[in-house]
Amino acid sequence: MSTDSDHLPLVVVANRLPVELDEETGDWRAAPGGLVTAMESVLRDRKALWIGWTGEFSDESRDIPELPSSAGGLELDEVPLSRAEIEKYYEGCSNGAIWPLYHDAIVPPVYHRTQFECYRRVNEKFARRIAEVAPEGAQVWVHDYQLQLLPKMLRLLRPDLRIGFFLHIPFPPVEVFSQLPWRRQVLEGLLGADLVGFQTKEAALNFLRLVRRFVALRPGGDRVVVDELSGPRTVRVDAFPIGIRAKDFADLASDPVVQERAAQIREDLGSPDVLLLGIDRLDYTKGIDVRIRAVTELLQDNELDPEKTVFVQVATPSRENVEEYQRIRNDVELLVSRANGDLGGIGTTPIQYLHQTMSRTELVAMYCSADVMLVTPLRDGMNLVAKEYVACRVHEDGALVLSEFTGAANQLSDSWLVNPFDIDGMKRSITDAAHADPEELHRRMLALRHSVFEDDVERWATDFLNQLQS
Ligand code: ADQ
Repeated sequence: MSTDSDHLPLVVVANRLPVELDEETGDWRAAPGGLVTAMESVLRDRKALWIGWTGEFSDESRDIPELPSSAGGLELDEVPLSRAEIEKYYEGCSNGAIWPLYHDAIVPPVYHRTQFECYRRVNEKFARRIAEVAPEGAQVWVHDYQLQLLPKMLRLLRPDLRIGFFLHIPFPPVEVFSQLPWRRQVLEGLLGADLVGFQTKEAALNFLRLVRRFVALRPGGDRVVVDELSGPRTVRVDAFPIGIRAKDFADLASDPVVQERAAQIREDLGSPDVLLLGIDRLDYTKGIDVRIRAVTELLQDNELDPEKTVFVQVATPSRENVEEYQRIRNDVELLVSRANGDLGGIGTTPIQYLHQTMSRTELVAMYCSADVMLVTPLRDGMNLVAKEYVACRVHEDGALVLSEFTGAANQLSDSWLVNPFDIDGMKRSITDAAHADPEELHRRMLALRHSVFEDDVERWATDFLNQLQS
């Protein structure tokens, strides 16, 4: 699919570059993160430069090869960051303050002025680097909550650029956002972009309300007019729900080798009647603990037969240097071992917990093997796992239990929608989903698949870049 802006050079800016150092070979390799995969289709057909951090601390002299200037047809450019900068800007301000605040302050955000000062300095470092290397008139697409001050800084340095910003995580309502000590700087930083994109309409509306409240500007519809020395400039604010490469998932799921592996997984789990599955980054926003509690109670009360039900929870290690992440890991592990201690027997483990990252093929085989997918975040910008499960259900069966508090819930309303704070309601939906008849499963899955294939990632990227240009 081509965009109106094919001819323009594109600069993608994100905290991380899409490469990492391979500890075994000591060389750089592609890092298949979500964002690269998402951007692949738009990057494939045009000249693009990606700017970000390598993952290696600039002040620690390891013997590492020089960063390649390109990877997979994509030019790479590094913003070097020291260990202290990562601790304050990334782990501190981004993940200790902004991340929890934007997820409804589920855990209390911790605000440190020195960390914010570092966040500002790192954003400035990114802005300077982009200003140096971006081609004249390029489109610059800035990603996510680590770089919210960047658009304004970059505009001052390079007014010729078309700047777009996309936030992958939720944007909270006025009552929550207001506690941010640097609220005005963040809002003004974002208004430096020509286009500010969010996952949902609600998030976009929250932003517009906050601009009215704290920047004393009067948004009209989805536009904000900002007065600048060079004259008034219009900022567009809109929702661009991110999708997945649905066809790639479906193709992989249709591969007989993957189907065989899916059957093998069920067999290895003792051929249960009901296989429940959760797959998440190990993050306190994902509601892994409430989900384990709900399933444990269902097994305890025999609403799901503990001898014929298995729940597999896969959790990818994440942000292990941040204290709250160590806590959630401990909580989850305690809940799992308690449940298995109470409910298991010799050779039966009703809750299987895997703290590991999986290959794409194994992940797809897991999706294919599961009867009920549990996606129950307390708050989530979108949630791609829900969409991946749906894309992999090539036989148009299987049930999705999905939290109302995900961006995905807006599009996937034919799932079993649940409020993860209401454990009884959640238990009812899980049993309904597990016991639903094949016709109902088929009807719902058809509708879900339609949505996931229609609003795929290509559409997301194309819509964003076309709007940025228009
Ligand atoms: P995340 O919070 O990381 O993303 P999500 O959207 O669910 O959450 O994406 C997770 C990705 O990691 C999925 O593609 C999934 O396949 C993969 N994954 C999870 N566990 C894995 C495992 N054990 N092994 C291998 N892969 C695993 C942020 C926001 C989301 C938003 C995305 C994209 O928090 O709300 O949907 O960005 O915008």
